[in-house]
Amino acid sequence: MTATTDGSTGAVTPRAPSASQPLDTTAAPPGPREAAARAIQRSTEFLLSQQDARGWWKGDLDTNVTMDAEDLLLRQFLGIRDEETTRAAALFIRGEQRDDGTWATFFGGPGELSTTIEAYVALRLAGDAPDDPHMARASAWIRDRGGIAESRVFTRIWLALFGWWKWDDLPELPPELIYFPKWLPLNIYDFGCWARQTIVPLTIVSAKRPVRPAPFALEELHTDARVPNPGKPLAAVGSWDGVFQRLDKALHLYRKVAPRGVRKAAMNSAARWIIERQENDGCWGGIQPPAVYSVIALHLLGYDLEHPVLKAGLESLDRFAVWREDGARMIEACQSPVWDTCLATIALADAGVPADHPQLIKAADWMLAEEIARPGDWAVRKPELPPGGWAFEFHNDNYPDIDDTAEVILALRRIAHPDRPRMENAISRGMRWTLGMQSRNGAWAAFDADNTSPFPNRLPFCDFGEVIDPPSADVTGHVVEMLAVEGKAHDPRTRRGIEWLLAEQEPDGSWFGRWGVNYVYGTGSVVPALTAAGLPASHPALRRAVGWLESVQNDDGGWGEDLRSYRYEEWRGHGASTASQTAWALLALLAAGERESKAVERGIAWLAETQRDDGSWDEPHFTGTGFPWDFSINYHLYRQVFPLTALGRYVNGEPFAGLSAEGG
Ligand code: R04
Repeated sequence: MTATTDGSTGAVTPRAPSASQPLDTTAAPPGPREAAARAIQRSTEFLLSQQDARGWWKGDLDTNVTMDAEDLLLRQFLGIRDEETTRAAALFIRGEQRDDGTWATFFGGPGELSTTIEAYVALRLAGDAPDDPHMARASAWIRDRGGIAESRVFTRIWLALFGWWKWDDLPELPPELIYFPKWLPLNIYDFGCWARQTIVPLTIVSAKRPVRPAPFALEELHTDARVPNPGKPLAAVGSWDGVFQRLDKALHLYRKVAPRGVRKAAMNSAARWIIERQENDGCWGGIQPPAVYSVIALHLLGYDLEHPVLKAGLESLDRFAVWREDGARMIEACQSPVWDTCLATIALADAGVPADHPQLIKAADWMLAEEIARPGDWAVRKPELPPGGWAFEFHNDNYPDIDDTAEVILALRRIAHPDRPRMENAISRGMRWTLGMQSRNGAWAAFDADNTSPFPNRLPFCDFGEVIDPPSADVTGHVVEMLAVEGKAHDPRTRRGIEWLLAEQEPDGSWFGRWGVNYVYGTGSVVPALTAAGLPASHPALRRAVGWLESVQNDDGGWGEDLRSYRYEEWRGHGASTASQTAWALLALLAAGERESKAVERGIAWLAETQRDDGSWDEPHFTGTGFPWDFSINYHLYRQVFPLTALGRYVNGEPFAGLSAEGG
C-alpha cells in the first residue's frame, strides 16, 4: 500500500517567504525554526511513503465496538456467522474492554451502557461464559446502570431481533413514512442523510418485528426480569416530549389497524428507495450502519442472500473490516480516502513539496476522477442545482459533502496539474455546487441545505446521535476559505457566510467544532478562513480567538481537548495535548499573525519533540467527531497531516498570503 518515494522527495525546499510575512531568521532564536524544518523533512517523507499506488491516502478510522458487535449480530441473524470471523471480532472486542468491565466510545472515555451491552452480547455469541471474570464485571456494571431497559433504541432493536427485548416496548417507525411528501414535517428528507438511510430500512424491520431464536438467555442484563413492562410515566400533554410520546402511542395503535395493502405497498416503496441508493460496490452511503440495516430489511422482504442486491451488500460489509497483525478484526464505520487525500495534499504543499511533484499529480488525478457528476439526495432541496462535488469515501455518489468539496478544491489549487482546463472545470463545478448548497441562514452544513427541522430530534426513536444536519462553523469556515482562495472573498454569498461566522463566535472567543473535537477544531477551521477572506489580524473577533487559544494552551506547549467538552463546560479547550489539536491551534494562531509569539514557538516545539523517528506522530486520543459525544472518530491520518500543515506554514508562511491585498 505504499508508493515509491522518488528521488526528488528528499529535496524538500521551503518556498520563498511571502512579502507580507517575511521570514526573519535573525530575530527569532534559531532553535524552533531548525527543529521545525527537520520535523517537516521527516514528516514529509513519512507522508509520501503512505500514499497508495493509485494516488490516494487512507488512514484507519477507529470508532467503537458497537460496529463489531452489530456486525456479529447481523451475521447471527442471517445465519451466516462463521468461526473465524467470530474469533477475530471477539479478539478485538475483548482487547477494547477496560479494567472496570466496560467499553467506552472513545479512548479514555467513561463506560457507556449501550456499547457495553452490545459488546457483552457479542462476546457471548463468541462463547465467553457469563461467569468468566471479564464478563461478570461487565454484566454487574450493566445491571448497576439499569440494564437493557436503560439502553438506546438501537441496542434494544438489536436485542428484539432475538427476543431479548419486546418489540412492543420500542418506538414505532411506520413504513408509511416513505409516503410523506417533502413539505410535510417528518418526511424522510427532514432527517440528516445518515439518519435517513438508517431509518428507511428500519421502518421495514419495525413493521415486520422479526424474532430469531436466541442462542442463549440474557437474564443477567435485565434488572426488570420480574416486571415485564415497567413503563415510564409520560411527559406533560403540553410539552413537546408529551406530544411525541402520545404520537408514538397512537402509532402503536395504528399498527394494529393499518390496512395490510397500504403497509405492504409502503414496505415495497421503501425497498425500492433503498435499492435505488445502493452504491456500485454494494454499500449504502459509504457508511456501515445503513448497509447493515438495509441488508436486514431486504432480507425480511424475501430477498435471499444470493440475490445480487444482498450478495453485493454483504460483500461490501466485508470491506469495512480491517484485519490486524494480531489476528483481530476491526470494523470501520466508514473509510476516508477523499478526505485523507485532500488533507495530505494540502499538508505536503504547505511543507514545500513542489506543486508538480509526481505524487501530487497522481493525487490530483485520483481526486479529479472521484468527482461526482450526478444528482443525489441533496437535489430534493436544490432541484435546479447542477452536480459537481466530492464525497468522503470511495463509493458514495448519492451523498457528496460540502466539507470534502471545499477541501478538495483547496487541495487541487495547490497542484500544478498539466491538464489545466480539466482542473479548472472541476474546480468551478465544485464551487458552483458549494455556493448552491448554502443554507438560508448564510452558512453551510455537511450534506444538505436547510436540513434544520426541529421535529426529528423530538421522536422517541431518535435518542442517539444527531438526526439533522444544520450548518456548522467548521464546515462554513472551510467553505469561506475555499471561496476566498478562489477569488470570491467579496461575493455577497461569502460575506453572508462570514457574517454568520462572526455571529456564531462563542463568548470566550472560540467556535464550536461539529465534525472535530471541539472548540479547538472549530477555531482552527474558522480563523484561517476569516484571514483568507481579508479580515485583518487586528480584528476583534480574531484577537478574542487568539486570546482564547493562548488561555487553553497546556503547560507542555501543546493543545488538547477532551471529548467531554461536548458535555461539560470545564473541559472546553482542555485535555491531554495531541498532535492534531496542537496543529489546529497553531493554524489559527499562524493565520492570525502570531508567528513570532511565545505560544506558537512552544506549540511548534511540542510538535517537534513528540515526533517519532520515522517522522510520524502517535495519537491514541480521538479528535474526530461523528456525532458530538455519542459517536467519536480516531482518524489515523490526522496526526500526520495537520502537524505537517502547521509546521509548513510556520516555516514557509501562509499558503495564500497577500491574497486579500490583491483584492481577493
Ligand atoms: C470530517 C468531515 C467530513 N464530513 C464528516 C464525515 C465523517 C465520516 O465518518 C463518519 C460519518 C458518518 N455519518 N454517519 C455515520 C458516520 C460515521 C462515520 C453514522 C454513524 C453511526 C450510525 C449511523 C451513521 F464514521 Br448508528 C455521516 C463532514
